Amino acid sequence: MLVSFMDFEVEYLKLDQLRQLQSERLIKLVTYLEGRSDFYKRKFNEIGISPQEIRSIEDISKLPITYKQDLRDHYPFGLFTVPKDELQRIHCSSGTTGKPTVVGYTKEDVDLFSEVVARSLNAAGAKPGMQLHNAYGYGIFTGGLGLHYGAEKLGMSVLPISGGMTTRQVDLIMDFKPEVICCSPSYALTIADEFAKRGISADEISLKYAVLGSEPWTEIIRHHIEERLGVHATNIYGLSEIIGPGVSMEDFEEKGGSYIWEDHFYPEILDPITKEPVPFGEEGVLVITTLTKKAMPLLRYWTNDITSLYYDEKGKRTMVKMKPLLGRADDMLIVRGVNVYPSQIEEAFSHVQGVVPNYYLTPIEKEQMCVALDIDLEIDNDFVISQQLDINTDDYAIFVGNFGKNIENEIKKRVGITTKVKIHAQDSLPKCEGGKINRILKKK
Ligand code: DLL
Repeated sequence: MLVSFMDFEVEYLKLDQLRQLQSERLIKLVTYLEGRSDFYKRKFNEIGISPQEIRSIEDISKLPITYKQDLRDHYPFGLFTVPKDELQRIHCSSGTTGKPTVVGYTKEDVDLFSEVVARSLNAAGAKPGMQLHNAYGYGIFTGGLGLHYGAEKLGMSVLPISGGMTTRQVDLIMDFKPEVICCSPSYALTIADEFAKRGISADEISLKYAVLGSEPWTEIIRHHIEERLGVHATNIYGLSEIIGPGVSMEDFEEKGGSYIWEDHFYPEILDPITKEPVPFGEEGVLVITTLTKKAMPLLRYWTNDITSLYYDEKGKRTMVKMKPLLGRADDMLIVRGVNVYPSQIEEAFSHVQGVVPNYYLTPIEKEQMCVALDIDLEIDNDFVISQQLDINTDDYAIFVGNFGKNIENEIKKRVGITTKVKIHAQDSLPKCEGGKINRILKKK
């Protein structure tokens, strides 16, 4: 069944009605878990709480926090709350270390997944009848199938092209003329580069909307993608443990923060050390409770992602918004005692004209302490040409040297750390070949 307007109406509920709905769902969930989950029954006993004590969503902080390690300790199916024959799908997280975390979906869960992705695509500007070029990876990763089912539910057609083979991606975009594309932001940059290489300008490309996520990205990347593909680029967030993509989504006419579909995914922000809720609006770790899932509901799942929440009074919907992720707590670098995320460096160098946001960071260590960062970064070819300098002259070398110094100063001013920037010609550093990019290289 396609999504009807009724499915979107919930996004406009008055706050007290939303709290009522969340409270009813949480009460039902806790009883469900008490009856079906050995894991949560044990956790409730350990902290001495009985489901009857949960009377509204306000009581959520009485409940135990769930960590990725809990999923690993019960690998593969130990946290499932339905028998195997009630499952319709299984996905895994894309983690590169240790065992993957496994997530099961009943038919109702797959429907829910499709609904929240359909709602996300709608917020991104997509409409029934449009065509989606789906360049997210298909497979155990939730991106490909998640966007696929959501788009079909919205009434779109889907080209399930998956990631990689960039020249073919561009051929098919030119031939099939889709209105919407989805992939990681770093892969959207690679696709934009291929269009530029062929001399195809934004107004010759059929795309109007790009739905991008699965890794942190900042305004400089948005700007590059929007300008070169001629699209509205919006941010889709999610994680496999919760459902996959479609936990939160930016509206294409608002941008800057993403609505959390909190009728299904209740968010809290906790202090990373004390694990207590921070005052509303402050930064911390995003923790999510799945209010309506059946096969593997999670209470207060510690996402390890750093963000903050706010209400957007000018926004169309009533639901809470989250700021773009600063990053995963795991990706935080400590440079001479200063905590820094790659996204902060990206934001800092975006203030220098002529930067192409294809970059890699290498921590430099002395006596097991990170003392500085090497940054490899590209310079815009057109910007170089506009300087009218001959590449083989000293003047050019001085220009590039100053350009690198400007970036180092900007990062020092904005982030407070020392960096050594090495400038490379545009298109000379490795690009994203599809999927998520890792911008942090091995320590030196
Ligand atoms: O990346 C699900 C997804 C697919 C989201 C397609 C968006 C689009 P995992 O592989 O389990 O699931 O990785 C989840 O990726 O905890 C974040 O750290 C990061 N992440 C996902 N979306 C964003 C985003 C998918 N929009 C982990 N911005 C999450 C920043 C993101 N980081």
